[in-house]
Amino acid sequence: MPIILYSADHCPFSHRCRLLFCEKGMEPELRQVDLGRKPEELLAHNPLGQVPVLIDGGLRLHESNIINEYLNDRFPHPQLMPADIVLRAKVRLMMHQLETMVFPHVQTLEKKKTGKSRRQQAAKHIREVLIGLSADMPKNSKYIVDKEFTMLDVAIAPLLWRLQNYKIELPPKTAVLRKYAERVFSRPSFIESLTVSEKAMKR
Ligand SMILES: N[C@@H](CCC(=O)N[C@@H](CS)C(=O)NCC(=O)O)C(=O)O
Repeated sequence: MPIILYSADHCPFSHRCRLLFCEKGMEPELRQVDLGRKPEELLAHNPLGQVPVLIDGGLRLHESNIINEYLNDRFPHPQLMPADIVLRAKVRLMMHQLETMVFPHVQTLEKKKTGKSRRQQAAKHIREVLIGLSADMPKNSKYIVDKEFTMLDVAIAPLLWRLQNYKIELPPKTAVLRKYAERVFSRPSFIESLTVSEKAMKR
């Protein structure tokens, strides 16, 4: 039975799951959803009416990080959680912090109806958190907490790809973060994960 992923072509949360599948070298059956005209089946699978949604046999899951955690357990190679328990804890903590401090603002920016001033506030908030993240990143680390690519990198990469689209410009002092982002964007899995509209987001 194929694994089905309901996804929207510009959605950063769906992008996380598409990226996870590419990292695993797998292709789900992709059901692209037009969020302006949600199909009834989406609401049946997720009462919140949000994408992404994963269907695997009798299992229906929503919430991108929960979907990705399930997929990483179900298809453990390559493993995207560090073997070291301290690094694992760091990955989980930072994912939680991003989810509570940054991604609600990303959702604000993704809503078509958000007005200009709320949009600017959300963008400012995201920018400040990213400046702080860059300052905390070790200068020689390949990815955020590890030399290996992890679930944390999967969770943040779709946001970094959208900065230009969200009109967020990072200052020169974030060189560490910007170099890291370019490293992630050059991964074959990342390039493969992009939809046509995502490709057009960044020049
Ligand atoms: N926390 C959720 C957020 C998902 C989300 O906000 N998806 C947006 C698209 S980017 C959506 O489905 N919006 C439609 C709606 O809320 O009605 C996740 O991580 O999956």
